[in-house]
Amino acid sequence: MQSYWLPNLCLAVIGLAYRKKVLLASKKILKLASIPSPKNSIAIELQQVRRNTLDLLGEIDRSLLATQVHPDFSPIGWHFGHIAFTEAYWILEHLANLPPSFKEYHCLFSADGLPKSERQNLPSISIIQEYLGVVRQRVLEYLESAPTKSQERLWRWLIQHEGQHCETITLLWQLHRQQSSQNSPLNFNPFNPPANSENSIFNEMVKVEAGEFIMGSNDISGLDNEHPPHKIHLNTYWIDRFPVTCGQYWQFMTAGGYQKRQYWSIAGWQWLQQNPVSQPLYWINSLDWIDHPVCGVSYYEAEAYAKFVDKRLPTEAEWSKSALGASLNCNRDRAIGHTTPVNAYSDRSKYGCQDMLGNVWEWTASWFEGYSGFESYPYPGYSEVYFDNKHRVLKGGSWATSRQGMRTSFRNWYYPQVRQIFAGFRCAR
Ligand code: AVJ
Ligand code: FE
Repeated sequence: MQSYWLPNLCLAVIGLAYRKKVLLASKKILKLASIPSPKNSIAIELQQVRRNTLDLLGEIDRSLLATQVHPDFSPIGWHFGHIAFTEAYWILEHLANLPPSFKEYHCLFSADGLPKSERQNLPSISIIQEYLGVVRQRVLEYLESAPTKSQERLWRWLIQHEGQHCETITLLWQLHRQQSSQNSPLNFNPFNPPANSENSIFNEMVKVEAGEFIMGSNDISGLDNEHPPHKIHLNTYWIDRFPVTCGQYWQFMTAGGYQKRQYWSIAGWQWLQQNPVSQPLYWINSLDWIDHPVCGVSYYEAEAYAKFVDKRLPTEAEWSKSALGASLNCNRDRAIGHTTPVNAYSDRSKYGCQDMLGNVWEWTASWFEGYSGFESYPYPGYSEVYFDNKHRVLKGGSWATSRQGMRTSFRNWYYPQVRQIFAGFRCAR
C-alpha cells in the first residue's frame, strides 16, 4: 500500500499559503463578472460547477468515500480527486505549460491509471479538498492572462467534465442510500393501479412530419461526439409526448412483463436470466410517484416495455428531431434532488413533446458512434474508444445533470445493461 503522508503534508502547507489568495481571487472574479466576455463566463461557470462539487462533498457520508458502491464504478472519493487531476492536467500542464504538479496523484486519479477496484486507497477527504482548491487557485491565476479566445473549447470541455463527474457522484450516493435503506421494496408489493389510464394525457403521442433537420452541434461547448452538425431526413413518425411514467410501467410489471419471454429481445432475455430483477432500480412503491418517469432501467427493460405497448424505442435522430426547441426550464442541476412528474414543466418542444430535457436520461435505439467527419477532442479516450457497437445513446439529461451539459445535441452513452444511471425512456412508432 502506498502512503500519502508526504504529499499530504506538502499539500496542507501549500493549502494554507493559498487560502488567503483564493479569497482575493474570488473577489477579482466578482469584479470581472460585470463585463461579458468568454473569460468571465468561463470564470463564472468554473465557480458554479465547483459550488456543486463542494456541496456534494459536504453532503456525503465521509465513511463512504473510499469504498466502491458498485463494481462498475469508482469509489465516490476518487471522482473528486479525478476532477482536480483532470483540471491540473489540461489547464496547468497542457495550456499553461507548467511542469506536472502532484505527480504522486497521476496514477491514482487519472482515468487510465489503476483499475476501478484498486482506487480505494485514497488520501483523506480534507487532503482531496485541498488538492481541488490548490489546483483551482493556480488555474484562476493562469486564467487572468490566458488567451481564452483560442482555448475556449478546452475550458468549456473541462467545465462539463466536472459536471459529469458530479452526476456520477450523485448517482453513486443515491445507489448507496438505496442499497442500505430498509424500506426499499424488494418484494413486489404493488400500489393501486391508476384507474383507467386509456385516455390519460400520458398516453399521447405527437406526429413528426417527414423532412430534414440538423443533428449535432457546431457550438464551442459542443463535445467532439456532437460534431459536425449534419442534415438528416426522417420519414413521418410518432413519438410519446412524455417519458414513460411509473404508472404506465406498473401495467407492464403487473401484466407479468418481467416473466414473459415475448416482450424481450434475445439479448434482453439473456440479460434478465442472468440478472433476475422485477422492477426498476429506483422504483418507489407509492401513489405519489406514479406520474414520475420510470428511473433506473436498463436498455433491455425499456425495449421490453416498448414491445409490450406495441411501440419501439426512438432512434437518436428521432429523439433529437422531436426535441428541437426544448427549453432549459426543466428539472436539472440537482435543484430538486429527485425526479418530478413528467408534466411538471409545461414548456414544449417545437413538435409538442414535454420533459425532453432534465428529469431522466432517455434510452434511444441507436448505438453510440461518431458522426461522419468526427474528430476526437480533446483525446480519443473521451468518446472515440466507446464507438464499439456496445454502447447505446442516451439523450436529454437528468435531474442531476448540470446546465452546462443540458442541451438537445448532448449525447450520453452507456452499456445497455446499466441501470444505475438516472435513465428512463419514451417510445416511438
Ligand atoms: C459521458 C458520462 C459516459 O463519466 O463515463 C468523464 C464522461 N469521460 N470523464 C463518463 C467522462 C471522461 C462519461 N460519460
Ligand atoms: Fe473523467
